[in-house]
Amino acid sequence: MKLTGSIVFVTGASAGIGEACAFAFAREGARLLLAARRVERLEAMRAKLMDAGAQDVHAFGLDVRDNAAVQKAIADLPDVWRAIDVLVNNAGLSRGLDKLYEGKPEDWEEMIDTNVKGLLYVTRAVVPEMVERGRGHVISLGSTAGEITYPKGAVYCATKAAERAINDGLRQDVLGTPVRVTSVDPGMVETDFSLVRFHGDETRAAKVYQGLIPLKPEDVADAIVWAATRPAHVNIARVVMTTIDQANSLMFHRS
Ligand code: 8X3
Repeated sequence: MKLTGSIVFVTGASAGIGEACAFAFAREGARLLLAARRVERLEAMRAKLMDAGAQDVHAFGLDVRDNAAVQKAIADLPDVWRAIDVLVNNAGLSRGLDKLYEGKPEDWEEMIDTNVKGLLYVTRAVVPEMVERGRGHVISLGSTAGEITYPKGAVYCATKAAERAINDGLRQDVLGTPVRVTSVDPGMVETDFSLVRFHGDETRAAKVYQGLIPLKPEDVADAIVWAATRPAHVNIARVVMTTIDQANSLMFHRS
């Protein structure tokens, strides 16, 4: 499927995989609907996205944890931006790497509110019109963490296991419509992920990627665009991808 002129909505688009998706879909000539809490970063990306090939960019500030704000942002979209063709449910984060019985409830809440409830809120706001129009593709970011739980990561892993169930459930619930539902599940990707997880501790974050070549955000964006550009009758249910130096959530090769 060609994406030229299609409306692609990316959440968490200001950095990491979301930002890479914005550029990858720009190169496909899409019209980009971009949301993030840091709207000023989206505005700063606009000119580069247009240079990369985006037909248009509409950016707005959004915290996916706020259901009322999500529903209002989608309901208030200008008419020319309403017909969302591809939703990339990317907004998500990890907070803390602690034994479950020592974890911080505020970290749990931030992850569950963003990765699970935020995913549900945005999906709930966008999919009804896709079903009505008979066109659309929901691509959500899962993780190898949703397949195999790793030590000290139970809550983050639980949010990604939830994403996996939501992705599968949504695919069942839109069966009989042309709406497609995909999960792209990367392992370790070098983004601000670890810096956010460790509340800004750069030394601890750098250690996560030591001695191996992690995936780049662009590698993941590439898989997302690939899923979105299959023929209309092809639904990619799930893409699991890691760097060559990672076998699964638990096994790494470090030199
Ligand atoms: C990111 C993968 O293994 O760093 O979702 O948690 S991992």
